[in-house]
Amino acid sequence: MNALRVFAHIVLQHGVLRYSSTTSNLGNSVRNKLKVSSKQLAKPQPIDILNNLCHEERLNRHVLTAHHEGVASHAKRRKSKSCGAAIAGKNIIFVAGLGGIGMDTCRQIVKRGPKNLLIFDRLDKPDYITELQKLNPKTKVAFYSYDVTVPLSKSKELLQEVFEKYETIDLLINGAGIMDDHQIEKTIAVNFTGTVNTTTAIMDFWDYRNDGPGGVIANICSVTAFYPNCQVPVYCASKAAVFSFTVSLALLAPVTGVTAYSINHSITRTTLGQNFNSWLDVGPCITEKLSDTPSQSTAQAAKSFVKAIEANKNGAIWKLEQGKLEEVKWTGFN
Ligand code: NAE
Repeated sequence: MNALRVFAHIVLQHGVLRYSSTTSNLGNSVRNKLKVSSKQLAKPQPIDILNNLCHEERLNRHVLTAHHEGVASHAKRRKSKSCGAAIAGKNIIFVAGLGGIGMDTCRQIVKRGPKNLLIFDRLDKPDYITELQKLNPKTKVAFYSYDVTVPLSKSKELLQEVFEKYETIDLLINGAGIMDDHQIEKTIAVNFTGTVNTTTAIMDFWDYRNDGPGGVIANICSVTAFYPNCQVPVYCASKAAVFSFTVSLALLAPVTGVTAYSINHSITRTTLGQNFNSWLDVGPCITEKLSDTPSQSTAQAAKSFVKAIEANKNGAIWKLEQGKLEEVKWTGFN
């Protein structure tokens, strides 16, 4: 198995993500078959690396089928649809829009005039919804109670209700997260499975192969996906999993019509790390250590976040650190 021979080494240094591998140039052959244009994916392409981990034959079958079903015409339609702003006039779902990062980002989003902002959260904070609504009366803000750990069928039911009411959704932001390495299964359920399930559920309505219009997904990952804090390895690994999933989504965009990019915050002052436990209690004073580390406010992070949304770049890896937004360059296998 080619996949088993892959030895991927990831380092995030000075904004550069590097992979090294013992594999041959398999990625190029898959990319050629996918006919991924330079416009669809940032160069150099993270997709090449992840292609090595895919089952080539299965992927090719999807691509061939997709071509037979007229992906090209879908792509054209999508291109004409996606011209212009990525927020103004759009229908947006923000999962976990009422947390620290979520709420400040929602404030910035609402100021840019989406048609509808639908906040899915397990938190119920009516005051926050009222505040957002007042910020821009032209945007309709609605709240849906949603726990991302519900079974996939429940996520689909909720989205069915939403699509019946709003007809189109343009952007899905997945942001639910917890950091508590004593709760291993819950961390994976919220941070990873929750994002995968919500994404899977929306595919019923977006996927080109279901004659959907496509869509855009912004997944909140973390710089810890690349640069783990070993005191919370479960949290970091769950974020690395979401990152990997996001790269695959971007790779599949020519087939599904759904583009994706990752949003990777560095330490941002919220309550996320306030009461967390380290794995096996390897680092009992993490909260204090975190407060000594350079960080950013949620307001700073929110401004960077909306810039990334406006850039609307499939496959982009955005780093949001100390008030700055940077697209991490992927140098490919060395
Ligand atoms: P927060 O605790 O304020 O927000 C967490 C959000 O997730 C809340 O809206 C909460 O309701 C929602 N949530 C949790 N469990 C849920 C569930 N079962 N169903 C639905 N929603 C659920 O923390 P935050 O810092 O605003 O975190 C928001 C996202 O940003 C999380 O995914 C987090 O991992 C990510 N993030 C935060 C930071 C940070 O420093 N605050 C960083 C990167 C990514 C840097 C680090 O990784 C340390």
